[in-house]
Amino acid sequence: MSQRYPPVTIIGAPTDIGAGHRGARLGPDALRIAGLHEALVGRSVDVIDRGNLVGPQNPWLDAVDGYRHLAEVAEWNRIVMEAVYAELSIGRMPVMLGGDHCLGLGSITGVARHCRETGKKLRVLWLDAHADFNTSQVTPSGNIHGMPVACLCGLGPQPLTHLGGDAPAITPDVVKQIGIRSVDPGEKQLIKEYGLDVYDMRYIDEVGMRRVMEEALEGLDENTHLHVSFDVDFLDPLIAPGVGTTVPGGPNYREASLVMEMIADTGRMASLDIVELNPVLDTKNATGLLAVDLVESLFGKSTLMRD
Ligand code: NNH
Ligand code: MN
Ligand code: MN
Ligand code: MN
Repeated sequence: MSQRYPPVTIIGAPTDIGAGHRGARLGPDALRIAGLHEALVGRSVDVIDRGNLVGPQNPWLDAVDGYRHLAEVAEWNRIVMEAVYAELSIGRMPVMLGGDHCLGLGSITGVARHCRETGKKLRVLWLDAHADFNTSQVTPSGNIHGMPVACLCGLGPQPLTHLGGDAPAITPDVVKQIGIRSVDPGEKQLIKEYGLDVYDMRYIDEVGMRRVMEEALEGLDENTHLHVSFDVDFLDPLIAPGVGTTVPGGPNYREASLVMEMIADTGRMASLDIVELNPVLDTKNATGLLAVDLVESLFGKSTLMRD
């Protein structure tokens, strides 16, 4: 077994409770069928798949006071938080399969609790087309998958900001967002106010992905817990059509591979979310297969011939 990676636990969270399209609830099984477990075993990682968590159904209702399905979102995130925290507590690396990205709230709240208890520094890489920093006042949709980063930073409704007891779970400086190219107007104001580090597509085009990753990963040390929250819509929709909210102009296959390989090089990744895969909108699971390929890169598969 690989010495480089801790044992991994796959946790399925089959819900689209926070999204504007239904289908992300099928994401965990699409990733399994695309060979996630086998791919990790192929990287010499010790893997357990605990199957899918069980939570409330998606009632598919309109927004109330700027939130769709707030109670159900809170419940799903409590369930995910406990599952992620439990795996970290026994020395395993949780790989949470969404499900939509509202679940990043529960996952990272669980991670933050583990880091507090073990005295680790936390760094979160948020790979996404969207900043997910909306609030009920500025959201264009009421969909809570557009709000988890704000909630983590203490900005949002009490049941979401206080998931882990204390609020906020994190401070904005721990988050580095990469691939951003769709931000709502009010959301942009909040991002500036809170001083979030956003490596948007314009910056990636100007300086290149290598430098972006060097900046986003700067300052990691042996005491850092690196959490990667991979929203599959981070990828260019030409290669990753199977998501609910495609935005053109995302990273291509080579850029995305470099992101994953540079993360792997740090040896610091200790938890991972793979979210927003919507097999209903995909082409023969191509996006699921691509996500699995990129996860292999996160676990050390490299195109490098110089090592
Ligand atoms: N910003 C939009 C909203 O809040 C879209 C969010 N969609 C996402 N986020 N997939 O990652 O409704
Ligand atoms: Mn640990
Ligand atoms: Mn997202
Ligand atoms: Mn997104």
